[in-house]
Amino acid sequence: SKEEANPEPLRWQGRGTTRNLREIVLGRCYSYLAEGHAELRDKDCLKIWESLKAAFVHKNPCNATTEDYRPLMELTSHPVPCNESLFWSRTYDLVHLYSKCNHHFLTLEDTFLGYMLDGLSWCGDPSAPGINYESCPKWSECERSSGSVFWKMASKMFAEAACGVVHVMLNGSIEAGAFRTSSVFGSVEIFNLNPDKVSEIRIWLMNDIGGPQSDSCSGYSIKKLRNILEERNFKITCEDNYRPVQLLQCVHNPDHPDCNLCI
Ligand code: C8R
Repeated sequence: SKEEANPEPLRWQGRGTTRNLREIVLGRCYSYLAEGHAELRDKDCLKIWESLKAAFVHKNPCNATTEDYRPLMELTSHPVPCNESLFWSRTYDLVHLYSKCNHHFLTLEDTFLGYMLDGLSWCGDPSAPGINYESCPKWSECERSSGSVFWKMASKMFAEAACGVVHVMLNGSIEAGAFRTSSVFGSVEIFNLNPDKVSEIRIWLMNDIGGPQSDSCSGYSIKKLRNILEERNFKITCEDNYRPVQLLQCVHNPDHPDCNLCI
């Protein structure tokens, strides 16, 4: 009988490069521009794709550097209006549901760069063809994986650009606490907000409807966040279950008592 070649074992634990990455990035790039963002008139999608490709193809996926991604960041940057920046941690679905309904708020995924790369995976391979479609390193597998270097750098720039009143949506149903110093929000964004530009930070602490209330505005983790931000001279406020956002959660839980509109 013919001996079958064993498939090569998966090298990394994370999911591999998204198939058709080039077409997806180009497609998203053109559709974002087609929405008519005037400040993006001179952006060049092919050039943007080439700069993403140059950042990782043929490279070791655990040795990414901010220098690799600098050209991509420069080609895609655009201003975010004051009072509109919306940060988040562990509230991915809810925060994007909200920013889609309320156009006065922008998450990183609503900016040009975040929109193009949200939900995609990519990493290089020093041997041909230079892209690993089978597996990519998880954030925990190495310090400088392509994904973590990219999102931390994009998050840093997004935070640096924020001005006026900024908002952050946190998850009070996380057992480890709504504010975690190991998150991108807790380790990158709060330290890159500029106290001379940002007048106030408003926390929206959302609990799952009917879910555990593991944390609240008066809880320990928010106290820690408050200390860090006050130390940096920011004004900070916190609201539990901000009603306009809770109403979106209620779309999926219309019969729950917390969703009773007659109270
Ligand atoms: N931000 C970080 N990570 C992001 C991201 C983003 O905008 N967009 C995506 N898709 N990701 P989490 P956090 C991916 O614990 O660590 C910015 C990354 O793989 O829920 O505090 C954004 O501006 C990342 O590991 O949140 C936001 O304010 C997870 O999704 C914070 O940083 C997010 O992990 C959120 O990062």
